Amino acid sequence: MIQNDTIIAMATPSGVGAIAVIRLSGEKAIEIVNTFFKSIKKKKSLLTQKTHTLHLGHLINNNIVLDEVLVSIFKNPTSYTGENVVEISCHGSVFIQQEIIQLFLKNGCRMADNGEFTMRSFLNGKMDLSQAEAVADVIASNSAASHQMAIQQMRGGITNELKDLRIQLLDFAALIELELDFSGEDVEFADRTKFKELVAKITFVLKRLIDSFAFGNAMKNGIPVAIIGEPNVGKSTLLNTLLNEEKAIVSDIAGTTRDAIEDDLIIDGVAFRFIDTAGIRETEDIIENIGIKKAYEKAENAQLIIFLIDANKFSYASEEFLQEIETIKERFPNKRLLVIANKIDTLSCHDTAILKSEIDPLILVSAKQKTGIIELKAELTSLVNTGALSNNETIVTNSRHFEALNNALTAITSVQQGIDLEISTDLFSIDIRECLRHLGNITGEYDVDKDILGHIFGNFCIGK
Ligand SMILES: Nc1nc2c(ncn2[C@@H]2O[C@H](COP(=O)(O)OP(=O)(O)OP(=O)(O)O)[C@@H](O)[C@H]2O)c(=O)[nH]1
Ligand SMILES: [Mg+2]
Repeated sequence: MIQNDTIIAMATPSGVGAIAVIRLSGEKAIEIVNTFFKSIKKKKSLLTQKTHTLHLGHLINNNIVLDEVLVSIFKNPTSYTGENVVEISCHGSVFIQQEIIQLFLKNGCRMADNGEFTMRSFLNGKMDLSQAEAVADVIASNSAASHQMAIQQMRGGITNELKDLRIQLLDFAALIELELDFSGEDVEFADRTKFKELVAKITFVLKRLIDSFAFGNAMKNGIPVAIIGEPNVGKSTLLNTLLNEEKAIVSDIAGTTRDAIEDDLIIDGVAFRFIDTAGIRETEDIIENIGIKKAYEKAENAQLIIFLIDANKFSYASEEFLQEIETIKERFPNKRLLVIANKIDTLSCHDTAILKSEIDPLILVSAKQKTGIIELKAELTSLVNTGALSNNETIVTNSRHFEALNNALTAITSVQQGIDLEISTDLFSIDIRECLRHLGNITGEYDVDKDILGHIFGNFCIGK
């Protein structure tokens, strides 16, 4: 990609709005806009204006006024991209937006590619690669939690965690390479005790970041919560009540839901993805059986399982009721399971009291009457460990970073083994370099492949 040309794109969404912002970046950005800009008060040239200033005026082409606009100027290097940047706030009609863009395209600009502004920012050293990637996450974030993680990342979260360690490892790598030059003379420039400490520290940090990924990814995409249980216990009713929408069909016919039905809901700033499933029972029906198989799969892949039972069953088949809970606990021993008794409106006060004393913890709701739902929501948010978020810890949400961290861990583990087994230095120096390469890949300090850059920034919207 040529970098010294001037790019242009809408910075605001396409369509009609009160105002729209058009952004230009490149060496000639100010010059190109200046050709068509006439300030309202005194005649001034944009070329002589200071950086970070605003100018009101008209855009005029062949004596025709296109629009009254407000022009912001940011000069190289103190702009978002590190180049000369002009932002034109114009009136938000699609016609005006197009006229202005066409004018500049004919006069020295070219249309920006997806994410090209941010890519230039990265290439000009304004931010590292992981920060640039976080920009897309900030724009895409749809809950307080995902937003907070993205902002943390954009401000350099993962880079800050890894930067010092990487530099220290780089220093050791240099010393060890030096030892190799003196291999015949049995010298040790690199202090082995300190080196071991560093390797242990890197391993610790990498493991923590890797562990954060499952949580981070769930927070970013919504924590999957599967609602499972026998037919007719009220799973679909519960989904509808939670979403406050008639999303799933409800009926008193057992086996109403066949397919899994999903939707997102943000509770207290945390995004959840609720999955209503087919009621689990023995059946000859082929389609229903496919649905039941799917229900188990969804539960298997979910972060949380809501096991819903009909509270009424407790009054006539309490043994079976208790047995069901045990069975499901045994089936999903490693899952967070929330046992919920529904239709509590049908149970007598006496039976409700016994039920409460028999099973603990147990949440009592009536999906139909919408009771106990606040308690259920509170329980859901408390089950999600948001401690890491409030402590401002770095949480990895990007799968490219996750992969690089895993590769770095594999390499540093080999280094550790190399030290323990006292193998020759030249062998583990390869692993050190490998680890450095993977760490550098996250921040883009190593030459990141052009294809990878294209892939990362290709996922951005145009104008960012
Ligand atoms: N009294 C009472 N009835 C309820 C409650 N929740 C659901 N129902 C009724 O129970 C019946 C079954 O509800 P659904 O939500 O379709 O049950 P389901 O678990 O999705 O059933 P399947 O899709 O067949 O597995 C319907 O007639 C609902 O109106 C509740 O809290 N109280
Ligand atoms: Mg259903």
